[in-house]
Amino acid sequence: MNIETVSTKPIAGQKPGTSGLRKKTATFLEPGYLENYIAAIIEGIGGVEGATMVIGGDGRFGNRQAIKTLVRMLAAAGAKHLIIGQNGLLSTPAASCVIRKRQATGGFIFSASHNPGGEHGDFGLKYNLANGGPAPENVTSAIYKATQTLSSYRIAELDEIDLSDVATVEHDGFVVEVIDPVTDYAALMEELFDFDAISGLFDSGFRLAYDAMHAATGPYAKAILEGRLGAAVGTVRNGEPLPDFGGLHPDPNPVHAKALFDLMAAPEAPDMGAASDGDGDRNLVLGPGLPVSPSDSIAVLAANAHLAPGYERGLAGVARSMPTSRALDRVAEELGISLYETPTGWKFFGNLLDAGKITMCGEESAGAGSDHVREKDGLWAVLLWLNILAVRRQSIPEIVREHWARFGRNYYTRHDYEAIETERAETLMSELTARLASLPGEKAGALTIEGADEFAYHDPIDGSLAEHQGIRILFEGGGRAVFRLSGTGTEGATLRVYLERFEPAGGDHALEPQQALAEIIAAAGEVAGIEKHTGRTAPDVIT
Ligand code: VG1
Ligand code: CO
Repeated sequence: MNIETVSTKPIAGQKPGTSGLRKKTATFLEPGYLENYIAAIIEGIGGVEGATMVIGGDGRFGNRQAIKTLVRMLAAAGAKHLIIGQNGLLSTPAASCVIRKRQATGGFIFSASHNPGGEHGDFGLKYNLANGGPAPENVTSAIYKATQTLSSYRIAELDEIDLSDVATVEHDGFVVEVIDPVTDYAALMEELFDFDAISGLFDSGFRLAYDAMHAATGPYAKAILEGRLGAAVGTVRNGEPLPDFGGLHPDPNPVHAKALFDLMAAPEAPDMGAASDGDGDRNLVLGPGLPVSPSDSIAVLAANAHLAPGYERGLAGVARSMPTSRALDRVAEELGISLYETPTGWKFFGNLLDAGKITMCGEESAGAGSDHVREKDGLWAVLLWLNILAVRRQSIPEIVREHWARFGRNYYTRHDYEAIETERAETLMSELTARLASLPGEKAGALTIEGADEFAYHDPIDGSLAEHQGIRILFEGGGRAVFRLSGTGTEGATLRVYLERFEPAGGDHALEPQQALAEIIAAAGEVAGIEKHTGRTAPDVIT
């Protein structure tokens, strides 16, 4: 094998965020940019000599080209076996599944997830470890450190790598195996869920609209929902993965999945609506006339998981990210199991899952998952919902309302202020942080502040500390506002404001969330000076 050593210089800003490195596509595809970052990963993980690596992506613009560069660099670094999804495609949860099943050393996933794609959109790369989960902070720090000292990288000359056929080809000293991206994942889903019961549900006339948003889950959803479970052909919409996601923005929220929200609000709505994001790890579930808040969805799934064969034995414990609503806490309390509160980002669940402390976990940002893989899993959540519906034979709104009647309702919303000037966003956060100690007792709008702090997480398994993970303001009466800056954006800063209020069992659960949270929204705006700092009078996205 002919290996070339190319001299290079560190590139500023190659710092992995909440979930890998994300940049504008044009930046990522500049000569040397990707090469530098791959070289830093290889160095940060201590080399790949003899390694087996899983490789895939969400199919966005640049995916194939990037995979070819990666293969040449892994070959040069001495990797022995590369397992690649056909056409370069692997959803994030499927990559996690394959890494675990094949006992690989790790995996590379080319995705900017819920960010827009295409030539003018975003591109990204994340590295996962042998447990199938996102690299934790100590590894991402080592990678970042390596980006700052790089002086050369090595790349092999290879024959053209064909990603379009499922085949195993031996190259000079290493093996490239192109696999069907769906097979292993579908088999795992079949182990966890009662496919006969779900087929029976579809046979009874149950109608589902699943929006794959022209991203990674299309082939999975078609094979599993329409192929194995007998859902009507056409159940999966926008099912073909496209490099620019058909011009859509693959973030399943009321703004970017508007067509699905409109369909589910219409009188002729099907029984269930669902969508996932670019790389297939997020899920959104909607009932006719009632979108399910992701925080509620996790709580309902935890309360009913025992109805699916994979979770019949019950849950060891559960976890949620700090800004996620506390609906899950009430379920944990009633089930008598532990509840862990982690920082935002799936990488913080890995240790708890590996140690068997938790079986399920989730985030308010439409992420839910379990110990079956080490990533959040969009289609898994949809299948668990379907399994529960197949057993309970009630509608989604009935199940959700019964849940509130039993556990109380955590009214919840998130307000995003996107692409604000980084400096202004940082000033908002630093001014608020400086005032934390003096806030308790102060008035904010109609409310009185009871407590305020900055969230830090001590990992109970490895003892590591993650600081500056968001500001929490607690109001008298139990309301809460959380502030943090996004770690996945590629333009300016995004301020996320998470708002929550609990209405106990027996209370009024029929309010519209924005109305139920009006006082907390106003108080949060006042305490942080959102309008003063950002110049914005309203959020760009409300979920
Ligand atoms: C966002 C979400 C977070 C999620 C992350 C990755 O991060 O808030 O909950 O884990 O995206 O999701 P941030 O830092 O922008 O708030 V995905 O589906 O884009 O990999
Ligand atoms: Co995603």
